[in-house]
Amino acid sequence: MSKWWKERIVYQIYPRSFQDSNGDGIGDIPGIISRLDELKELGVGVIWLSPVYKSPDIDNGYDISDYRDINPKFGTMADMEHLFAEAKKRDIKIIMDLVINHTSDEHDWFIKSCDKDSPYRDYYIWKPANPNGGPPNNWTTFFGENAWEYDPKSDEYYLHLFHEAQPDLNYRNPKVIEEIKDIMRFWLKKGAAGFRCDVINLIYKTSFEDGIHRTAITGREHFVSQEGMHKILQELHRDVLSHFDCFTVGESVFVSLRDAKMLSDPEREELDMVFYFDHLQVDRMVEKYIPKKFNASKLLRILTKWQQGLDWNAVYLENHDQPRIVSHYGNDSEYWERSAKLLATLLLTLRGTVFIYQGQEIGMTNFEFTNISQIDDLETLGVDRLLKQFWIPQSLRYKMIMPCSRDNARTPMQWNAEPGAGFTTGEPWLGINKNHAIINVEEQKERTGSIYRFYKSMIGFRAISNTLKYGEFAPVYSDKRVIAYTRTIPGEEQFSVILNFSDKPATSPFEGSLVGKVVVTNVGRDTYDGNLAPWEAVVLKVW
Ligand code: TEU
Ligand code: CA
Repeated sequence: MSKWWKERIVYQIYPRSFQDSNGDGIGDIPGIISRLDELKELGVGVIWLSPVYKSPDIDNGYDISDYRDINPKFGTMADMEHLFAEAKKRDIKIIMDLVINHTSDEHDWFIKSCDKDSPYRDYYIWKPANPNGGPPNNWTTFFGENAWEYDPKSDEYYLHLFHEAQPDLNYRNPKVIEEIKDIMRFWLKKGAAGFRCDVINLIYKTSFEDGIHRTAITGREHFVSQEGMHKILQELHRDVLSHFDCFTVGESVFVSLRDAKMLSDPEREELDMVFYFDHLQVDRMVEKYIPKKFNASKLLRILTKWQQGLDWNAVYLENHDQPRIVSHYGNDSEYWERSAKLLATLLLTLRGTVFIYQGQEIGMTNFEFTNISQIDDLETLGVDRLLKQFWIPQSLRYKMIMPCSRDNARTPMQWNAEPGAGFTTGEPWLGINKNHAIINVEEQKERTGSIYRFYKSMIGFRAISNTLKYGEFAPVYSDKRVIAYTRTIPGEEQFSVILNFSDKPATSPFEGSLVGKVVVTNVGRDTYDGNLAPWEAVVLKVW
C-alpha cells in the first residue's frame, strides 16, 4: 500500500553539528530553520531530528532530563514551534527522536527514584547486590563496562545498558508506559509526524539472571527483542500512534530478521519499519572494532535477505553512530567523488524509506583523528579504556577505534570553504574537517557533476519512479567486487543496478536483465557492454 512515509526522503539532522546561528560553536534550532529552503531544494520530505530535549549532554542528548523542554544550547520551545511551522510551510514533516529505554540521571523521575520509599522507585530497575557480593548480575553496557551502578545511600544498584548517567526505565511498571504515552501525545500534538525510536528492542528485560559471557554486552539474551517489548509496542500503537497520521522507525540492535519482521509487520501494529545494522558490518567482525576484508557478494547476500525478507525497509548507509560511508565502503581519496555517487546509487535504488544523514549528500569523509583528546564520543573513550586494560599499545588502539568512532559522523556540516565551514563564526564544539576547503555544499551546488547534484537528481528520479519506490528487489549477479540487482514491477518496468565496489576495472555478465538502456551513470557513459570502470555505478532500463 502506498503511504507518504514510504515515498518521502528522510534527512537526519544532528542538531549540534548542523548550523550554528549565534556563534557559540554549537548548532541550534534557528540554524536549522535557516537551512530549510536548502533541504527543500535537495528534495527532502521529512526531517529526523536527533534529540533537542533538555539534557546534561553526557551522551549528546541521548540522555534526556526533560522530555517536554528544549536544551537551551539549541534554543527554546518557541524556536521549536517555529521550526514546526516553517517546516510545514515547505511541506517538510519532522520526526522526533524518542529515547525511552533510559532517561538522564538528572531526570526528575530518577532523582526521586533514588529515595527507596518514593513512588518513583519503581520507575527504574533497582536491585540489591548479588548474594556473593558485587553487582546483581554480570551484564555489561554498550560502552564496555558493568551495567550496574551502586548507590550507597539506598545500598542498591540500578541498571544502565549505556552510560551510568543513562539509567534504564522499568517497563514492567505500567505507570512508566503511561508516562511515555503522554510524552508521545505531547509531541504529536505539537506537530511531530512520528518518531525514530532509540534502541527500542531493549526496553523490556525478561529476567535478571547472569548472561552468557561475551566480549561485549553480556546479558543481551535477557533484554534483546523480548516478548514483553512486542506487547508494549502494540499498546503504544493502539493508544497513541493509531490516532495520528504518523510513522515510526525503530532502531533495533542485534535484531534477527524474524524479530524485525514481527516489529514491522503491518498486521501486528507495532512499528512501521526498523533500522538494523547487518549491511554495514560486511567488513567487520562481530565486534565492530576488528576489521575484515570487504566482499561485495556478502553485501548483496545481506541486502537480499532484508530487502526480500521484510515487507518494508528503512534504507540507510549513515547516521550519527556510523563512520562516513565513503570512508567505509567507498574510497575517500582517488575515487572519492565516483565512489560517493556509487553509494548514492545504491541507497536510492533500494526498496524502502530512504534516510540520508547530514553531509552524506556532499560525500563528507571520516575525520583524521590523531589523538584521543580530539574525541568527544563516549563509546570511543570507553573502548579505548577497555583496550588499554588489555595492554594494547596506543598506536594499535587508535588504528582499531578511530575508523569506527561515532565522532567521524559528528563533525560539523561543511557548508562552505570559510574557516568555520559556514557552520559557525565561533569555536566549533568538535573539530571541523580540514577538507571543508574542498568538500562543501556551496562548491557542489554550483558544479555540474558534483556529488550533491548527483544526489539531487537521484532523489528526483526516485520521486517520479514507482519502480524505484515500490518495485520488487531481486539479486542478479555478484562477485567479490561487483553486485547487480533488479527492481521490477511485473508487466510494467524493470531496472537493473550494477555497482563495482573496487579501485579496479571489472565486468558483469552481459545478458538477460544486465542488458538495457543506461538511465543513470557516474562515469558519463551512453551504452553498457558489461565492462565497468573502477567504482562505476550504472542503472539500466531493461524494459
Ligand atoms: O544507539 C544504540 C547503539 O547501539 C549505539 O550506541 C552503537 O554505538 C552504535 O550502534 C554503533 O555501534 C543509540 C543512539 O543512536 C546512540 O547515539 C546513543 O548513544 C545510544 O542509543 C544510547 O541512547
Ligand atoms: Ca548556537
